[in-house]
Amino acid sequence: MELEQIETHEWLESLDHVIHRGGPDRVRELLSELQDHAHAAGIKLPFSANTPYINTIPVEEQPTFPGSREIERRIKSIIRWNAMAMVVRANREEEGIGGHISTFASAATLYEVGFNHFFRGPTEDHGGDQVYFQGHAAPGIYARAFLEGRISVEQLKCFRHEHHPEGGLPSYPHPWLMPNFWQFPTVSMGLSPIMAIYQARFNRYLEDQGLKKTCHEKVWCFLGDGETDEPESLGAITLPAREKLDNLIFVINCNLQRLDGPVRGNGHIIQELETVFRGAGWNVIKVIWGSDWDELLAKDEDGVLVERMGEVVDGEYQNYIVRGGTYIREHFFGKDPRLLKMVEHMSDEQLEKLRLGGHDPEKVYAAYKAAVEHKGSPTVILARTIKGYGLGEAGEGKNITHQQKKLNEEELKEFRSRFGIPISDEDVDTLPFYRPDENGPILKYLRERRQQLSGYVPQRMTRSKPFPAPSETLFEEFYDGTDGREVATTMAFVRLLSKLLRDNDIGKLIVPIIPDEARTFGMEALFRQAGIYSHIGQLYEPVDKENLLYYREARDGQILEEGINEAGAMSSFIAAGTAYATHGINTIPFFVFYSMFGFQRIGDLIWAAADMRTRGFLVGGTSGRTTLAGEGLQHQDGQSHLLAYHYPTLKAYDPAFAYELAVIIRDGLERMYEKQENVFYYLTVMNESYVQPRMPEGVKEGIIRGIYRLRNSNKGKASMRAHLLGSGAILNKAVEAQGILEKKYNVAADVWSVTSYKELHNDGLSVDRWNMLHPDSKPRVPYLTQALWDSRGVFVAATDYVKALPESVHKWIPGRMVSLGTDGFGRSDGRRHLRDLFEVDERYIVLAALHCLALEGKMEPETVKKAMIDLDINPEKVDPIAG
Ligand SMILES: Cc1ncc(C[n+]2csc(CCOP(=O)(O)OP(=O)(O)O)c2C)c(N)n1
Ligand SMILES: [Mg+2]
Repeated sequence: MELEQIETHEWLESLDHVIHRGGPDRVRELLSELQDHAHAAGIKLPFSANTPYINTIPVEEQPTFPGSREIERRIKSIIRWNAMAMVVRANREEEGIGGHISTFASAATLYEVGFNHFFRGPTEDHGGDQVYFQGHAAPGIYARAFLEGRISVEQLKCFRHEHHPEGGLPSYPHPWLMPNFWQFPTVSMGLSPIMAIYQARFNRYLEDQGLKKTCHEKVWCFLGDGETDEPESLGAITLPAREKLDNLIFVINCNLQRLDGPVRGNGHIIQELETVFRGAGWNVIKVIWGSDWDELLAKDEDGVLVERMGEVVDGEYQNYIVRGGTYIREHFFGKDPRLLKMVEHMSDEQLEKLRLGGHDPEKVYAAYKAAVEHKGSPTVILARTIKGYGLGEAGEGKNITHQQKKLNEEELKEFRSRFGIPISDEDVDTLPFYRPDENGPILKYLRERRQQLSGYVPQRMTRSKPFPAPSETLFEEFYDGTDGREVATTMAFVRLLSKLLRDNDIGKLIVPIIPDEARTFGMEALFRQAGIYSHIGQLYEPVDKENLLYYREARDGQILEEGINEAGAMSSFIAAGTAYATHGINTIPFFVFYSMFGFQRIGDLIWAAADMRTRGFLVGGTSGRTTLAGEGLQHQDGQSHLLAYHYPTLKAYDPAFAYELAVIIRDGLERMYEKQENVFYYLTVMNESYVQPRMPEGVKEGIIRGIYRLRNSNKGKASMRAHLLGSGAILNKAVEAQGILEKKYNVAADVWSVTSYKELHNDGLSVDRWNMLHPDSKPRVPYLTQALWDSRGVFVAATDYVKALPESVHKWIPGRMVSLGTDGFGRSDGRRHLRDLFEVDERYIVLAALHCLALEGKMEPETVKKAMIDLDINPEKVDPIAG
């Protein structure tokens, strides 16, 4: 035993010697050699990515704090008060309106150090930093903007009462609602970290494409420790490490609590996150203990304090905040007489006030400085704070603190006194907002700091200039049709994309994004033409190098090939689709994905995209429940177009023909980039090959607005009339049904192409609304009704999506209608059988038309029954919605 001790001592002494003589690099080298040596001798070493539970930056390496601690503390205190007052007032005005006090209370120092020393505002030559604020901290960000003079007291008074006539403030960061202020919607937890990662990568992409110098811009993402449980928060963290994105900084506010209680009561969230991020290759900076602890740590020669710090679990740390100094002495330091001795000169009150790292501006400053200067990998700062800091009895560190929205008079007084807000006892309960003297030192300092950092943050500006959509000539070949050749709309789309990429004016701005599906959609030709983006180029010779379409990675490659990662690809889409505002560059993203894995998988990100006023094209490939054959129920998409209804700024189209697609894309480019409309597009393309016809005359408006007549009936004079509405690949079935109806049943049938039920639906709704609000005016007529105005007869609408789509426009159809659609689970089978199963083929379109005619009294039920035999339709077959 004694021998072992001597041996250990000798080894440590040698190491000290190396530290002294060789420095850290030599120590690392030596330890690594030792490790390899032990490994070679068959010794298994336990893996640990953790460092001790102390600050990463030792006190000796801490830079001097450059600002005025006192003034910054005053600013922060005032912001704390106003942020709290905003929430309490809102809830007094309306019980239950909500809002959060405790999140910002814990994060105030983390933000204020950023605002006073780091976050750069946008200027002509510097795009500014992109800061993702934690959504629940919004009151604090508003409170600062109030001091900056950017938000009025009336607005503060109407926090969470946005629709008040005097104008208020939204609960959380929403660019849709405050387009000159918020840049990033962050409140659906987990989205901001993944969006920030791809934003940082997109910034690098812009630079590599020669579109903008972005190397001085940092992406800061603030998130909660509870938020890291969202798969999106950690799911993409290997990418920025792999791509060495040192422009990215995560700040995780580790207050150890989430909404209901502790994040890891029985464990250590900071240590867990350290492992995860270090394992992924990030630079991890832990900011756990404030300066008050430095002296104690300096005394900790045998490491007993550090050991104690590391063994206490988070749930117990929470007790120290709630139960106070006596408890801390007894339960934390009381574990070991050496620890007790260390603090014997301190009172219980002093123990209680020992500050944590995330509340200490000097520690936070040191971490941020190290982060912005760090090269070669992204940085995460794990900052230990107290949830509800400053709320005292009202909720500091308590499990209820997240929900605390009210403070009584005593609690308000305590808060006021703790932060030294000059509001009298008489006034405190009226919760006045406090704003110091306009020309006094506090506001002067605050303004000067922001000037130094070149302007206010957050700030959203649209600096891009409109540019004209490409001329019609680029699209003409698609208007002409394929002259008898069978081509799928996907192929037509790829050809169009490839032409756009080659266009002299906008080619450079096109950003094709794809999650490992390029070959599925026949897009591999673009590998060669546009190249796959890789900051470091291609370090290997691709196996298919001799192939014309080889897998070509290049620094100026334009395609973002994101791997099997729809959420990441969508985040790239958002970054590219908002670059017109974030960077003043009109990049045009085309994100092509398996349509089934779009809306239902990443719908929340698409919602965030809409909130952010994103522009661009989402393209759902292999779409249509019966058009994608063989793949079965987890691939066959019959609902994305219905899901697309809910996104207010999204235009959704289900084109059947190449010319429709071309007209829609050209219109989209014109709207989004020439007219600068804040819309984006969802287009479905299919893999069924058929002849692409020439565009009929005069149909462009109909294509864009949602419906046009494709084919007139040949039977002008027939007494029985039907109108067949088809979309996507099913439109061809309507055309076939037209022939059968005319030939066999003497029914005159017109065929209509419905390119967008959503457009028709929205138009119908807005016309109805207008009519309701203008009872004495001449009623307006929805576009759908106008289009079908002189169409007598019955209507059959057939789609490869759920029946809810045609049903959604039913009331504007001037006659009896039956909807055919693909409600139910898909199957692994070919198109013919799938269309039989879902009852959307030409036979069922015929049957539906005859059925309607019989209901109208124009045909005998017997005739319909006989037709069913002719059409080989079994009335007792399985109902696809149930089977
Ligand atoms: C996707 C999602 N799920 C749930 C919520 C509701 N929610 C809001 S805040 C919160 C707890 C936040 O805890 P943490 O991330 O630790 O942040 P803190 O407030 O502690 O800083 C929850 C569950 C949400 N906003 N988003
Ligand atoms: Mg938390």
